[in-house]
Amino acid sequence: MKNDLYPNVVNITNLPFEQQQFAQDVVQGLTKKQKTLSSKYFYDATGSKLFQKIMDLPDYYLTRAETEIFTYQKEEIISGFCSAQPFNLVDLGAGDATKTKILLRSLLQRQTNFTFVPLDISLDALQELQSNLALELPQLPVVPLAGDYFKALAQLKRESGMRQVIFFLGSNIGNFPFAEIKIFLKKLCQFLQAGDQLVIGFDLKKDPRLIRQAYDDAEGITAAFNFNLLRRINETFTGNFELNNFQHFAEYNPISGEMRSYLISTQDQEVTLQDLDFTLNLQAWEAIHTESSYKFSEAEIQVLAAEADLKTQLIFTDKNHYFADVLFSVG
Ligand code: AVJ
Repeated sequence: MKNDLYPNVVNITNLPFEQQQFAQDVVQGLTKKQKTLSSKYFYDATGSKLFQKIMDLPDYYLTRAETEIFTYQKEEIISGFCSAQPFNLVDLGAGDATKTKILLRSLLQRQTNFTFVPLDISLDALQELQSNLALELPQLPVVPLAGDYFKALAQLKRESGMRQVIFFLGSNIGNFPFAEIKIFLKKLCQFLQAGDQLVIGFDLKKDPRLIRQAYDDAEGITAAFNFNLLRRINETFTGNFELNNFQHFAEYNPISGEMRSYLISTQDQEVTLQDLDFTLNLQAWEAIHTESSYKFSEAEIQVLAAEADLKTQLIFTDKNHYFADVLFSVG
């Protein structure tokens, strides 16, 4: 299925629609001089399950720190965005929504007039969340949206007078480089209007060894999470990535604040993705970059907010100062 004019562009029109973008991104990323795969493809059913395991790991401090913030400061957080006027509480990348549920329970107790809108790239994760919420919080109005952040947001309806409160937790924002965060926030603000609010979770700069350990945990779950991307590619495109010929490697740069994860080829090897007519040659110790997770200082958060015309209302941190949840308002 090669295209003669553009040898690197695979004819993907025969693939099911939802696989076309994936195919294009895989081929594009793997034909670059420095090979990359996007971390957004980690989250198939297996990947979402593995990420849930990561959130429970002793080494993955992020979830514990943010859960601490939500547990002990939920009333202050809620007071910052709650209104008598009805609102949508949109959870971008909701996953299993464990942290959000802490607030949802309090909001329901206060008889708040709001709708919960969990949004996730993983349909499996979203369906599981939906049935779990039906059992745990049956009174909660839920409108789930599946897909890429902006494709899903485009489906979001704004009834007149309805405010939007967007949650972007867990340092999901850290997957974007600084320059892209600015673009992302600007784009997000196109869905918003004056009076709407944002709660964004940022992983803060800290002891670099602690950060590195969170992405190379002792139990090897993060490694399995990284390898799952190759397994998913094999499964989706009839590929023959030999997982044993790769190594998980994770490095933190304390200056840029970038935590980078790689899959490193431990030998010269050839990999074929049959459905895509695509052959990949890897040299021994060549790296495929699979994820960046940026860490922030409070000063950097302020710069990002200013660039996106967001007003910082409240900053919540855990006792170790590992993590910050920041409430912004849209001007
Ligand atoms: C879900 C993107 C916030 O970057 O910390 C966890 C994903 N990667 N361990 C992160 C992840 C490796 C996580 N985010």
